[in-house]
Amino acid sequence: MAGEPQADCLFCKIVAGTVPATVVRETETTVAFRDINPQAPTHVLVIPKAHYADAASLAAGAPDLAADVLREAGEIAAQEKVDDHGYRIVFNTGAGAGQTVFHTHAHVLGGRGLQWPPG
Ligand code: IU
Repeated sequence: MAGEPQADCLFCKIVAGTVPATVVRETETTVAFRDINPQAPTHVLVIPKAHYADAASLAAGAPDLAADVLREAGEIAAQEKVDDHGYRIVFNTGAGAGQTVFHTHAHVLGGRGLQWPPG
């Protein structure tokens, strides 16, 4: 069912605490942790605790939770002090766009110049 934990989902396991992660912030509905393969000086993932495969299905199925994830992305940027110079919030959506973990996650990237368009 939408939102229910999935046994084979790595990020559900991080939420459950059975896979380790460097958590930098947690709320009732979200967890934020450092990416294990950082692409910028600040690279934090913000996930909803509930399982939704991608950003679009999260927004369609639980719009308040989608708003929580976006709000937390902004809070992380402030906590990491990258908000002054600009930062990027990225939702890779679909394998063709580089999504490898199918539990919605916002990448919060900052602390260096970011090029446009992205690769
Ligand atoms: P993607 O947008 O689905 O490609 O992002 C998945 C990210 O999850 C990617 O940047 C990985 O480095 C990151 N990650 C992680 O932080 N911890 C893990 O245990 C695994 C992947 I596996």
